[in-house]
Amino acid sequence: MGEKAIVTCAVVGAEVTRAQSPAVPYTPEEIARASLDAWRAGAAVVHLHARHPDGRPSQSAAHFREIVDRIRSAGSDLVIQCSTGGAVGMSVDERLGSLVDGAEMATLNMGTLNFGDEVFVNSRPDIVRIAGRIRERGLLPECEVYDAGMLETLRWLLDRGHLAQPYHVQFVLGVPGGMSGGERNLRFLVESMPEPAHWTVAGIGRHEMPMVELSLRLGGHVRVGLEDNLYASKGVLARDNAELVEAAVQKVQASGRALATPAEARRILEIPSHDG
Ligand code: KMH
Ligand code: ZN
Repeated sequence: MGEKAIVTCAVVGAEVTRAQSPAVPYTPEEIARASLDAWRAGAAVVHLHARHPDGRPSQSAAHFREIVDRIRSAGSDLVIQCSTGGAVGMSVDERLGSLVDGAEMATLNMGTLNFGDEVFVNSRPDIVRIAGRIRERGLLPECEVYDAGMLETLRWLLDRGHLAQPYHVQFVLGVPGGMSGGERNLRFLVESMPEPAHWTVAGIGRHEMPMVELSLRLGGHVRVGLEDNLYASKGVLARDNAELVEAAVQKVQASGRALATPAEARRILEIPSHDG
């Protein structure tokens, strides 16, 4: 039957806009509500970005604190993962604003890549600095891998002691500028990991649901959400994040694997319990 499958929901990201889909949440209240709806639909982990009320990306600690407080005060035990990627063009200092109390995981981007027409910069010194801050804060790092060469950076970080177990690996496939989805690519990436580690796949755009199915078949975990994909099916916008989580949960059930609760996700990923 295999390990229980963890569903992560990336509820907002930094790029998608309400002009593209009315379901994109902006305010802390909307982002917290979207996270709670995703949790009720079966997500164990939420990947958080924040926005200014007009939709511009924000890494402000105040915004993240409000989102986290709203999730917790609603009684949710969701695993909270904060983005240190933020948006293209932000400084590392700005990006680190997201690491507020209550966060349990944080993303650690493994390199620089073309991101559509822009460049998402993550120099090796940037990565080392962000890894250090994640460690100081006692958070579980999630290494975002967009391309095969980034696994060499992961190996380098491990060899130099900048990163150590436990950590989590996220393959983000389908960014224009990174590796695309597909079985050959994913198998190659998993086989090329420097050491065994838990991994998840986020498929961007049309790659989302095919990557969910493939990852479940190959023993990985899955990520869905409006950050990665706005559509429930070709040409049909998703009602909300929860609809994408529901679709992923159905695929977990069809795969024969059981769905991990947040508590089970913490055990699998070796995350300290948020309430002590
Ligand atoms: N918004 C992208 C440029 C992360 O969350 O760490 C980066 C991103 C990755 O979303
Ligand atoms: Zn993100």
